[in-house]
Amino acid sequence: MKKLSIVLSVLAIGLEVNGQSTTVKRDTVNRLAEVKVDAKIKRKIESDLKMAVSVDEFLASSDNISFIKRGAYAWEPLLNNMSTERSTITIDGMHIFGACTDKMDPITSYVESNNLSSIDINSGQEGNMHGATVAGSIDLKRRSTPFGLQQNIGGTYQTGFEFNNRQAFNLGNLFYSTDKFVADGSVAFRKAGNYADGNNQEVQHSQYNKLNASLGLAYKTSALSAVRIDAIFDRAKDVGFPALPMDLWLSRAIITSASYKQLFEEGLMKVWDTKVYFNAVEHYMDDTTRPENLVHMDMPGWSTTYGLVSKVNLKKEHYSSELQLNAYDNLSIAEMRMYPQDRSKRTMFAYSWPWVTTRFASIAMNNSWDISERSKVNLGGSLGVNYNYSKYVEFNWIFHPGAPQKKNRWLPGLHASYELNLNQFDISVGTGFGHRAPSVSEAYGYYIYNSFDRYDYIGNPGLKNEVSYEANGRVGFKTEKISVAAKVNYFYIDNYIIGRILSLGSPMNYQSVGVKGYTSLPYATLFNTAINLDYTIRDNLHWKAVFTYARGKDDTGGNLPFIRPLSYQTSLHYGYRRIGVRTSLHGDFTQTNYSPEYGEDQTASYNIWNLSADYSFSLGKFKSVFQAGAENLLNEYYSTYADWGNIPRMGRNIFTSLKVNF
Ligand SMILES: [Cu+2]
Repeated sequence: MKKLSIVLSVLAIGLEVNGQSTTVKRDTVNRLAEVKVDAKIKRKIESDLKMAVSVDEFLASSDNISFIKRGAYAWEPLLNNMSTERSTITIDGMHIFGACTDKMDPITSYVESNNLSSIDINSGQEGNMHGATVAGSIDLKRRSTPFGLQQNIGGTYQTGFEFNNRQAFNLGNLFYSTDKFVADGSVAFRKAGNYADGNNQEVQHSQYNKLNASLGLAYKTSALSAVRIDAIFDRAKDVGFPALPMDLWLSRAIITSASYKQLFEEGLMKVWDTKVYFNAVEHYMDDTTRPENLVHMDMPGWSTTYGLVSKVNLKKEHYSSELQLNAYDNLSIAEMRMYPQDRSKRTMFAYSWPWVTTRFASIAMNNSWDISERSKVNLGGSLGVNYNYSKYVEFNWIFHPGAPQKKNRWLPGLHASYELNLNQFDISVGTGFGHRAPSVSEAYGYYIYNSFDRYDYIGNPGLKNEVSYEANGRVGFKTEKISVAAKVNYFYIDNYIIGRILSLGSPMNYQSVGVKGYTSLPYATLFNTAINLDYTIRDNLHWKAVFTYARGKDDTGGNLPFIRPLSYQTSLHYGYRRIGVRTSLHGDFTQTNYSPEYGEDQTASYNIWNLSADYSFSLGKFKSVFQAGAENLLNEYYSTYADWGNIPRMGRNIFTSLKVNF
């Protein structure tokens, strides 16, 4: 909602300028340019410590995101302490689904920091614009250069080296902008070896190798309209997952879209933006690099998605609204082939995702009224329809005989909030309600091995929708120097989906200890809170701190897994002329509310100290910044509550990077 109001106020400014101007054409150019600028007002893709960060490192600086980490690459983002099945993760509103049954490839692993302009995170039902959700939405916004920039050609080059895992990266961006035509391109390479933990022990199988490239072309079809085509190609090769019994040999994604955008000068409707898209992901795992595996299993996966997203922004006086239509078709396939040391002697074949089609369509609306100078009401809703079809349903029938091959579900969602501004205080309260459908694994998965609790997981096509009831609130206080904000949310989730031990069935994998089936708990509850502090001590001295706490319980009062204990992040930034010095401290307290039932043990507290310094200078006429620093300066040996199998995190890491703008 905030974003929409920025877009619309920018539009309004544009319209006012138009009234005083004589050349309409030039002005439209400005306006189109300004509409795009809203992305740039937001935080840059960098953390309080590092200017060259990965997408994961950037997300980690957000107070409602935590991660399950299975190694150094492709962390699984948890929003409001809920797993990725409960949130919608999109790229510019496009749905993409990973092709790995073991969650090696969250959507965030298919982009790079240099093809993103910002990341929009919406908590709970406020995130239902892009589709049905419980936890909220994460939308990765791609970079797009405005039309008619004064500088026609430009770009950025970033390079760097991180010493702990000998990671080298090169990220390049180039844009070309005229009044009629825009081109954006980016290329990124990253290559890293194994990292070492705080005891200077090498963590085997933690290397990775990534290539990402993107291209966007936009053409202005009239003074107020433009077409754009975009493509992202991503390839990860030889990626180790130290916490899993296998690694990734190759993963490739192609993500494409074509869009049309029309602006309107008069009337209720301000912007209409429509996009069709296609993306395909392929994923090949490899366990032959692990000598401990006597029997090998190839588990390739494929995911293909076609979709449409169409959005309209309306505004009249004190009312503004956003209306969005989503539709997609996804096919998810995963195979399991088992063989002894000799690959030609295959002993078993199964589909762990038996060609599951998901078709989804939703219509969503967000309305907001300024009921006075100081207060505002937001009201939104969405209605989705979700259809599943399992082609090789015989795999699902083994545990759920006679389960229907097709299943339709209705997924409604509603939310309301009230915002009030009282001088230096701003207060908001909200509530929401929403359904989500089970994921492909939860409904149709067949013998998906979970190395965390060492069970094979079986999907249940008959699972009920998960239904979430939510309440949230925020109080903020702001002066010129200090800002303080406290946020809370509470979720009561009916039919909470989780794996429970099945008495029937024997484990397939010789490492697994049994079989679990996805079932619905009668309910579960989840509470999240965060406090943010911001203090400008002097013009060049800035302090920030975030504290978070969460609590998740099942229907018997037992703990839910992967709930972050009390945690904090704090940073200090000092700037003097061309030099900037940053230091940060972050950590978790002891995990007291862990869940042995779901494979968790108690994780000890840890505190990590980081330090960096940067220097800005001119390289000829190019503005440049050089940065050097160290993460985990004291080389602490630790693992977090959400490190899969308690794998230790990286020890001391010295990093350097150089950024040149041209
Ligand atoms: Cu995988």
